[in-house]
Amino acid sequence: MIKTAVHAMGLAMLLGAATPALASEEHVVKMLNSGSDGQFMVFEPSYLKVEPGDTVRFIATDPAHNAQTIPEIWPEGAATFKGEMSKDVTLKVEKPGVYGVKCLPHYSMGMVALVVAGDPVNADQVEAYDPPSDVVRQRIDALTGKLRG
Ligand SMILES: [Cu+2]
Repeated sequence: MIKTAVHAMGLAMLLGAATPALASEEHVVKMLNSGSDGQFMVFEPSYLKVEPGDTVRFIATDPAHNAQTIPEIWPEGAATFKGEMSKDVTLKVEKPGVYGVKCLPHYSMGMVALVVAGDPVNADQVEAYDPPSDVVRQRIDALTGKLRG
């Protein structure tokens, strides 16, 4: 009797666990003046692996940042986005590929992030990308290492 009840509960938990996996996920990225690794002007995390259908919410934890498309690193045909200064903004990821995100006022200071959805079909755009400064190059190189790894 007890054994049957436990078995039924286990099955219910399994079925329950299967349902949320089908739903899209919301990922959260903080916009910060100072990251937990000591770097200034960062998205945290600055590298995300997501699935097409997921959303990425950029949170204005610190003011005077925004999040918007880096046009040179963006899957073909995917809708671009541009958040307002000091405001949260949500990127809806609909196609597979690599999405480059920048904070406009701190772009040249290296405030960039890469969101990789499923297959990085446009990885060649990351290779061809010409960064606006050495700091951006260093940070993109570090993020690209994760893309390859
Ligand atoms: Cu910023």
